[in-house]
Amino acid sequence: MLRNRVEKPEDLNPVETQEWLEALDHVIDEGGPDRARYLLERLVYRAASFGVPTALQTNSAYLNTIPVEDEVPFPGDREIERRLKSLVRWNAVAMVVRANKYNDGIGGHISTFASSATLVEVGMNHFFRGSYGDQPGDLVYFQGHASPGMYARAFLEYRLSEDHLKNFRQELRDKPGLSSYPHPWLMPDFWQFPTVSMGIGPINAIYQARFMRYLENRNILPKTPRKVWAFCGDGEMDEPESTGSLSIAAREHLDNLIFVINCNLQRLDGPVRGNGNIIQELESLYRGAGWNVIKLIWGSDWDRLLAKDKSGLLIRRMHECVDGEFQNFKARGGAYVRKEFFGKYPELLKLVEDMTDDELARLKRGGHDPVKVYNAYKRAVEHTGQPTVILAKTVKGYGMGEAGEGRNTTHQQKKMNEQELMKLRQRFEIPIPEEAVTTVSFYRPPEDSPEVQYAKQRRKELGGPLPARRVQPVSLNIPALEEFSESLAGSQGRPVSTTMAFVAILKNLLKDKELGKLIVPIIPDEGRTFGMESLFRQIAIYASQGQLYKPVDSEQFLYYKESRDGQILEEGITEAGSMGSFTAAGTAYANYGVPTIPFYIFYSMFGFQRIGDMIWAFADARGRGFLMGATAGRTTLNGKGLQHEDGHSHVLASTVPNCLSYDPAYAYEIAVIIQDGMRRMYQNNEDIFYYLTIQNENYAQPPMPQGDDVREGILKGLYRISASSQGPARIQLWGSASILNETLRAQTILWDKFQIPSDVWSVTSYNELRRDALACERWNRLHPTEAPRKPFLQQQMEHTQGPIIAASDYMKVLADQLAPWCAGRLLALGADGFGRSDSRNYLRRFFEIDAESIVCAALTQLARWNQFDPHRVAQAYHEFGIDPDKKDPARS
Ligand SMILES: Cc1ncc(C[n+]2csc(CCOP(=O)(O)OP(=O)(O)O)c2C)c(N)n1
Ligand SMILES: [Mg+2]
Repeated sequence: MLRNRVEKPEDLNPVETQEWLEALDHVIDEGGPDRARYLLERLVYRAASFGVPTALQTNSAYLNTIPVEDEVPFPGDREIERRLKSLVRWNAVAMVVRANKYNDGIGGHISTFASSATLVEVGMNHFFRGSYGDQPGDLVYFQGHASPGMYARAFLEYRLSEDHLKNFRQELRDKPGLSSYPHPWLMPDFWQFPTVSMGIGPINAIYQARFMRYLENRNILPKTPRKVWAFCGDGEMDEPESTGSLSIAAREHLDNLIFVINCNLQRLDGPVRGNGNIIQELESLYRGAGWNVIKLIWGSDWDRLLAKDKSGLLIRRMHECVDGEFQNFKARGGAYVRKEFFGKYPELLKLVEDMTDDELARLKRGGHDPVKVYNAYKRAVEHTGQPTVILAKTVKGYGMGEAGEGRNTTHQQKKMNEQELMKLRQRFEIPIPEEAVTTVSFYRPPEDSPEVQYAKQRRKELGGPLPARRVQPVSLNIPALEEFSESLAGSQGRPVSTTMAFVAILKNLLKDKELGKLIVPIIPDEGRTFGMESLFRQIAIYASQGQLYKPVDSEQFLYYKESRDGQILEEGITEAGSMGSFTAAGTAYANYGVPTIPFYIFYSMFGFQRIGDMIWAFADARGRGFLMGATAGRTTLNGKGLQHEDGHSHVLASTVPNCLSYDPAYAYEIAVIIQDGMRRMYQNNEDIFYYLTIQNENYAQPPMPQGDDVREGILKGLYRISASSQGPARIQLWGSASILNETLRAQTILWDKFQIPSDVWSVTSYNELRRDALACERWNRLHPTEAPRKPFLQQQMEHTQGPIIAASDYMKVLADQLAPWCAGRLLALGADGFGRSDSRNYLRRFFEIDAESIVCAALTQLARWNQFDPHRVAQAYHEFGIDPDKKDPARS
């Protein structure tokens, strides 16, 4: 039975079958493969028109896609490249083994790069462009845990020193260290793409290739033959992110995209598809999605056997075996291969009778054969109209022999004993003395040696070293705050949501002469929800093919306009894909030297919690831009209920070190934050990014209050918007976003009903206030003899009186994080628990953050301070209709 295929029905008329097959042979001989394919397609269509269910087969035979007769000769110096590769291999192994010898448990991976060395090295010597003249070159996503291989190559090119290698995974010591995996945050001159969280590399690579086209079609970037290469593991393909966006690559004809899937048939615990065949499965998947598939299964040694086998049994045997068996063939040696693989049929045994067991063991898989790899890459690079995936069959732990080749434990092997290292040294012909094996010495020939010269020369001809991250400082003219006058002036009483206020800011930025074209609005099919539909017409939706139809609303002014140079990335319903675009756009300053400014606007609930790991990778990649969490707030997005109402994204945002998060209440606050954000990111070159929540509740937007401290307060996280006019405030009320209105109402009630004066503060960022406080605290801790620094929060609050009641649409922990600097004054109210569908007033009462609940909380605090009668508070609950024994929203 053929794996991953539909089982063939019984042949009821073999003679007739034979006639058809011969006719096909004749067509192929006379008319060639294209003619044969044409006829086959016609037959399939015809059969379909009679209702015959004939899906076109998505699998081809378990053979190389490129027949040996179509191969071109290898253009490099094979011998010297082999030597170079051996040196890279040795140093990659030595790096891991050495690190673990002297630092038990520090980790690292040997077997992954061992399986992909040829795949990487052929690329390094012949394909991966460092630059195209003054343009940045190819963008290569390396498999994260194959990093020792990339370090070893950089070492041989004299880009890294021996000290670097000795300090693999030891970044915090005196000498320079190397990060475990590709982390631009930790090695900003070296790594471009954080790939080690599986699935994120593949999806980001797809959207990178798409964004490259976007920049070209919008004439922001000149067209070059530059490619995006993505190396992925076969196990990694099980991540939904890896395969979830394949169709967009085909739909967009991304022939600038090449995936190389390292099919070593194993993942961490064991085989990827022990009972099946991962290459065939992936072939179906990619072909079905519209990709060009190149299978690279067998090395050149097999060509001879395939040519010699007239029985067809060799191909049959190749098809019969499941991956678990293929793994055995590599782990158990030549005699086993003879008995279990060839031994199944006497004809096959005969086929290899002139070969020794050693020769059988050495029969190479395609991914280890430079000629085959070269040919696959060449085809991929030359292919037009489709993205290409190369399914390269390899052996996990290749070259490690009994120490790990094909073993289930190989992924985590970090140590090798002396004997195993000796074997490796011998196999790779490493000219170090035997004693040096004990200390796991690195080996690098002199700089003027043929190997090093060759490696350097190849990279020079290809335009420069890789991986490399080269960043030119950005210096955009960011408009001054005054230019956001519309937002600063307020809405003159007109009810306007912060989402509308943001869209107005965005529209104005799009009109800016310098910045306008660099703005990249990204929306996952919620443009209308956020009131952004007018942008469809203003700047059009990007569509690489233009608009091939007359839109149904073409008669209307604001019709759905798609255009080849459209600016909006309307992604459809894919938050992960949108984040891929945000990542490509937010790192374009580094990868293309083009400082695009992405604004990704999404349902805040489907942000950090859904695609948090991609946001983490964005942070690592030093991405810049604005994440806009719209329809935010657990009680402000009314009616939507449990799955939509976000009351925690700010808590999650606080976990990302270079993400500044804000929960603004007013249009002018948003203007201040965005203006300053652009200044910091695109003028000061700070590697930070922003998360702003915006809401859909309409209310009058006030003008920005006078005073220098307002801007500072907004940016640092808190400022007073309403000081008590009835004498010294006895209560401090903090509010954010829509809940600030409840807080202001509470201020009125407190005075009108209880004659208690209070101040109201807008807290724009609990997270920033805490970071500032922590930084001061740390400095004070480390400098006990010096005058202590005072956090901004304390500077603001120290001259005020009374309890602080904080209320927000977010979990209480957001405000509680400031408790250490509030001297016991803070009481946090917030929306802990699952959301409900109801209207805002019910929701706010339920979560105890409406004005009345805030008032009662304030009174309770005063009572606790013996400044108010607790019975009067109980009475207030009664008067407000709040049942003190109502269900706890946090637990219900
Ligand atoms: C999201 C995620 N889950 C788990 C891991 C841990 N992990 C690292 S490598 C690996 C196995 C990888 O197998 P494969 O993709 O086949 O790569 P190979 O090493 O075989 O080339 C796992 C599970 C990870 N890095 N990322
Ligand atoms: Mg694998």
